[in-house]
Amino acid sequence: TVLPETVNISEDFGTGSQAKSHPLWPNIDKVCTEQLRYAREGVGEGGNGWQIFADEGEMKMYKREEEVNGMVMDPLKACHVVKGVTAREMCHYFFMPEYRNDWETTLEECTILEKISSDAFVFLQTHKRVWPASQRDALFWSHMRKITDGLEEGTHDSWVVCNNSTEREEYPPNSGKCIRIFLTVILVCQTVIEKKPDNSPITRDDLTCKITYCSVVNPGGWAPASALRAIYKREYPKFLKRYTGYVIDQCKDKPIMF
Ligand code: 18C
Repeated sequence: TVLPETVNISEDFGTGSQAKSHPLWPNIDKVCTEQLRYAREGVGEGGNGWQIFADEGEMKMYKREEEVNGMVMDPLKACHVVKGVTAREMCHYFFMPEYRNDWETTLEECTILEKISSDAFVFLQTHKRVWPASQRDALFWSHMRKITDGLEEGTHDSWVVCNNSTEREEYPPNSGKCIRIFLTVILVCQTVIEKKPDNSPITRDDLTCKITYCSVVNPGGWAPASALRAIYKREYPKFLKRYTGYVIDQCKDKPIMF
């Protein structure tokens, strides 16, 4: 893993303000807005194609079975609720590259191709090979922002990280040993604070973080549907449990970050 230089979290972190003059900004802004709207849509009561495939306590995962030219591209939507951390903390550890190796179990190497701003990076990642399929890589921008519009009642604050595939002439797809996957991912987090009867200071016991994680991965080349669905079924719950556990652990002895 290539570690980044230190990025200072400035006051305007999450506003995208430093990234607004970048050629990728219109795409980043559009995809983030669309993905947030999509994440906020419910999964319905089974009527709109979402099937639950993992149900472990507060963590629920749904998929819609979709194939394009025989390739599995099942959209995933997961909901989780964890105690003791804020939306910003949950997004911070997902976004900042220096922590990725600690929680991302399918990662082989992560390279930062560009720092657009403190809240927007371009990554090239190689992932572990699943035998006998070819190894995969992914080239995507990642952006973290604070959400101020349309917050659900009772929400203290909301942050998101959106990841979306992009292109770089210097790194064309399928040119080496890897097949390029294409992904669209959003992690939406909301902090809820338990009201205190007295005005005593907030502690971690008063915090709840509501999480929605949506992902669509195009595997890039044909792979047997049954093998792919078996990987999804195993890897997504593993990821979300490990990731949320990691953030709780990282935060427990640190001051609360809003
Ligand atoms: O969102 C997540 N992570 C972010 C930061 O890394 C980012 C990256 C997403 C990439 C996800 C795709 C990874 C492909 C990995 C292939 C190998 C997986 C199995 C390894 C087993 C040891 O947004 C969290 C991502 C959580 C990932 C869940 C697994 C998704 C599987 C996708 C399969 C893609 C095709 C693999 C081809 C195999 C053919 C049989």
